[in-house]
Amino acid sequence: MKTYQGSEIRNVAVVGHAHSGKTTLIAALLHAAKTTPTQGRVADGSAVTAYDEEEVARANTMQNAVAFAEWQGTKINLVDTPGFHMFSHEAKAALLPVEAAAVVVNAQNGVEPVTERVWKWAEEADMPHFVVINQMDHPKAGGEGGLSALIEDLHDRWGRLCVPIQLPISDAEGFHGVVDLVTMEAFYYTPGGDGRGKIGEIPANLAHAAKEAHEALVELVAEGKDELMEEFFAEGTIPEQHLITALHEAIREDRIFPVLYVSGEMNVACDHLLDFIKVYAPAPIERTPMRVKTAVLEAVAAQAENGEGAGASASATRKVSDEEPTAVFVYKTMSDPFAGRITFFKVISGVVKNDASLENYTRHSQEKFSHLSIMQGRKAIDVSELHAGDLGAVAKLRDTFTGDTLGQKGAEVLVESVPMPEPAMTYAIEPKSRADEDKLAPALHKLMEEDQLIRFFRDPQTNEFLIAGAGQQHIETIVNRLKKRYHAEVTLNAPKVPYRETIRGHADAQGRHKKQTGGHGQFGDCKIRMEPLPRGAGFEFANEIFGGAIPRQFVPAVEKGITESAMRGYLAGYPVVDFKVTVYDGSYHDVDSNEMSFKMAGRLAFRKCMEQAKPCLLEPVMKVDIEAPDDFAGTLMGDLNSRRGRVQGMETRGRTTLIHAEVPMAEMLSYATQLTSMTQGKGSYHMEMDHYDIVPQQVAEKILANAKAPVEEEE
Ligand SMILES: Nc1nc2c(ncn2[C@@H]2O[C@H](COP(=O)(O)OP(=O)(O)OP(=O)(O)O)[C@@H](O)[C@H]2O)c(=O)[nH]1
Ligand SMILES: [Mg+2]
Repeated sequence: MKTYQGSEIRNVAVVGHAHSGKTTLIAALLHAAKTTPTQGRVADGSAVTAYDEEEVARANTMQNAVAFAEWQGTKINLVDTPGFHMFSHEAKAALLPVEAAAVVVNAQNGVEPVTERVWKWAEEADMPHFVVINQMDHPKAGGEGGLSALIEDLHDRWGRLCVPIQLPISDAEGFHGVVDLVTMEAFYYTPGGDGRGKIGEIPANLAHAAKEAHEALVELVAEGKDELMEEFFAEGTIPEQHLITALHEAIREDRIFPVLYVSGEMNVACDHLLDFIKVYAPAPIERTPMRVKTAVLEAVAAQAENGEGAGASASATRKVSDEEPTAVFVYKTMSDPFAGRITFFKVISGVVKNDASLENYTRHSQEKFSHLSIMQGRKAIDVSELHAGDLGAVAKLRDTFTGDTLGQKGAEVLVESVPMPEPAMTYAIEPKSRADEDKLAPALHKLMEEDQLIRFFRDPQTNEFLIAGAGQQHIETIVNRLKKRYHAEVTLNAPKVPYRETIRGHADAQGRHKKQTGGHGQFGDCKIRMEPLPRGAGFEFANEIFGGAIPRQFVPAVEKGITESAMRGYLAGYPVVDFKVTVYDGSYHDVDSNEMSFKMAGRLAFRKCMEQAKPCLLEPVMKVDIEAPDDFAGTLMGDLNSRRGRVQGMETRGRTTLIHAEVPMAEMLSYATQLTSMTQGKGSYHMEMDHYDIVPQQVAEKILANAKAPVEEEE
């Protein structure tokens, strides 16, 4: 395996809506580069980046996967990402280790909801991006209005700087080539062939359109660049090499977003896409230095926040260069039942050698990088070293997880990872047997290492196991993985709403625990005040005991008694949150007082306070984005109303309506199927946990009536 320098590497995330053909396109690119002897297919599991059995079964990418093509002296690393809305947070995470995003658009459907979403993420990340219109072989490419309507739609959404740099060659033979509008050459392909194009003349019927489009492109590239503008006016055109350099810069600086055409399935124009990536996508070392944090800077910023310094910020930068100290960032973890944990990382700076010892800056542990490798789908290929900017992998690290930064001692930096959304759905799961129960927790923890959206915990009310994830399909996938990979079988029960409890009023109470049962007695006594805190604040505890009314060593026991009781809930067994307790008085007994007694006193005081403090239920409220053809807007709005939804905004895009709303989770548990039936399958939605809100009285009454009576405290 050749060693690649940072200037010879391109990292591209392939993003876009579900079934736009990302995984197929990567298989086509690999075949065009002769990395695979035949073209991999999603359907039979032979596509390099679709190796997971669940993904093959569902024909859906669910997690990021990596492959690379060696193309004319460059190594092109490709990150395949899920397009299904429920897993699209993976695509966001994939933008971290790359320098460009290929936004794949299905030629028949045009821009779809996830296309919009990934575009926005690329913009937010200042990530150079370009559009790849795929499935051009389809007779209905371009949809109803044809390709020009599709391009117009791109202009409407993203501006005229989203500009074709090719013309597709489509005729009676179907889609079989493209015209490169920069070099003004035509490339011809045999559909279903090896993906290698032959250079030829521009077809006569496209000559005029190509000339016009070329001139428009030249003008666009020259815009804002004085020396190019002058050259353009003096000569009437710009020499090809100047144009290429200027376009490369414009892409890197997020000024131009080129549009290209391919057919992944038929492998048409894929080698030309490799050319494009090599020539126009930025090399890692060209990117602006990575924003990082350092421990020292963080401390300074914390001081500044406390008014101890002025204007300090916790951000620093690290240049992507071999000359800088070695540092790597972990962007993915795969947990393979046979190979163990595989850690995927990007070399931010320096050179990583095989057998290197690196410090995990995040966890302050030491790790050895034995068997340094690069990944081709699930296959690891050994390498001796990796240069700044490259993507690599290493197996069997002991204590390293997604989001960690590692590097050489004494040069500590931290890369900020992408925040993950909160789970949108929670189910109760039941192990089928005792043996399954024993396997469950360790297996789930392995799965949680590779999927940061999974949560696993016990219901404090019923003691059931709960599992939370992005939605029904996500959770079903987890259950299948538990079974297939770890032989742990569970039954999935009805979805659960993770309610919470809180207080609306103030309270003041005494908790006095006294027991005399022969020998030593028990005595603990505390007085506490309780007050509500803002939503999301959790729990606060303050100690205002003066003069030793409660000996100092027992105060934590009072707090513990309160937090334990709060976890069990008061109204219906849901954890009590967003409140503050101040312990201000109490008494003790020289012999009979101990920790246990003060814990009991704390619990009693808590429960008495809850009686007075106007307790109420809180429910999770989701942020929901719905997209459907205009005709359904009325139905959808009415339906949201009946779900206690609050519409925050509505937009129309062409003939599509977008509705943004906030809806209680309890009303959204089976929305997926209901939306399908309301919109004849034409609607889609995405939801994320947003905040907790007080449950309206009438609704709360029903929930309380169905809930188990809370566990009574014994005196
Ligand atoms: N006709 C045609 N079909 C294609 C093309 N590319 C992909 N397909 C088909 O479209 C379907 C989806 O392709 P995938 O490559 O799995 O799509 P994806 O974008 O990876 O989908 P997700 O992983 O779910 O986001 C498959 O049945 C492919 O065979 C293409 O260029 N032309
Ligand atoms: Mg895919």
